[in-house]
Amino acid sequence: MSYLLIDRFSLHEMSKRYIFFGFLLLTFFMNGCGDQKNQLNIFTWSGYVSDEIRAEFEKEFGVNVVVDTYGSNEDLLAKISAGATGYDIIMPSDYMVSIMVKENLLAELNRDNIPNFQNISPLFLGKYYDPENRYSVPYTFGTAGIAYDSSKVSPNPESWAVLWNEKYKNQFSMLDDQRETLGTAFKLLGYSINTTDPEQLRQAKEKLIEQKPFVKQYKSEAEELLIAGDVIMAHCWSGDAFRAAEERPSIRYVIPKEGSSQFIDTVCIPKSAPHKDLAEKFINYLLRPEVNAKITTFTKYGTCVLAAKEHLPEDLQKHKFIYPPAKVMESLEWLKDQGEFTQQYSRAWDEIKAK
Ligand code: SPD
Repeated sequence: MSYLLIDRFSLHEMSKRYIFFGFLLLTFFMNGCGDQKNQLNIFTWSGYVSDEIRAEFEKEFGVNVVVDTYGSNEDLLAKISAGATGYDIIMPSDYMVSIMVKENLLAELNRDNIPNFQNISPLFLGKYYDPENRYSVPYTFGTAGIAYDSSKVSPNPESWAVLWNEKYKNQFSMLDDQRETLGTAFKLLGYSINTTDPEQLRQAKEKLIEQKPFVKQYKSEAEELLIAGDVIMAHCWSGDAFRAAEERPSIRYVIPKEGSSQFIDTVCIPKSAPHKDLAEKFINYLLRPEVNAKITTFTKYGTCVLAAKEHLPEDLQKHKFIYPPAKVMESLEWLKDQGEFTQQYSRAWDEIKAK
């Protein structure tokens, strides 16, 4: 009898333990390796989301933020089209928004959940890539140009031709970005960065193949090479040049006389985002003027939120790396979706990289 009692007691204890461990397992799957309801997954350019912004959002909203990076719009597209479904926030540039909308890869934003949308300056709304801003919110703007160490590069570069000068062999880098880098050759040859003329594309490809033996590295995070002193000159985006100049004050930034590209990088939610509500909370958070000012202070790209300027130090409100003179602005083009012809750009780029 007593033997049976003990047995019944231990059975009861065992089922309590099973329930307890079952509960633990469930919590683990809900918060840990399973659906991760409290986690915002961001896929963005490097140097775009600071630890400060991430930590403050995590604290205020009681969530985890994970940031993963890419170096070009085409890398982003390849990953999302291949079915990477875990991302809640992505940051495609202008022309890539058009492509992703066309490919049905973006979720429509619910403006009711983004009341701070009203803080965006009208200057950055209604653009060609998303005329009603149904899918995208502008994050930053900037240009592409040449960052160079003025203590080592002389005379000061004025033309893209400097990146074909044998004198700088192995001392400069080019962006690892097919549209931007083909764009330098188009501009040097006097063509549009949006050309769909196969002959012009062929000439640009040949030009970049001719340049290749002089290039130290193709790298989109050019500021890292400049700061480390691995290169003395880089085809570079404006904010990254600015960040490099903060570390090495002899670094300057020039938009070559032949013209260049300008861009708006945006914040979007992929159609496959697991946490759309949280993603909209994050977008709304980014559009708070004081938060947006922190983004500019960190990234060194321009702010699209007018009231953020009041929170910025005076030099950042009108810095020449961010706001080029009107004459230079006239020489800039927006990259546009090339439709079917994009495949020819990709083929040319692959051939250049394979040489
Ligand atoms: N380190 C941040 C780089 C952001 C670059 N945006 C790219 C625009 C491409 N047209």
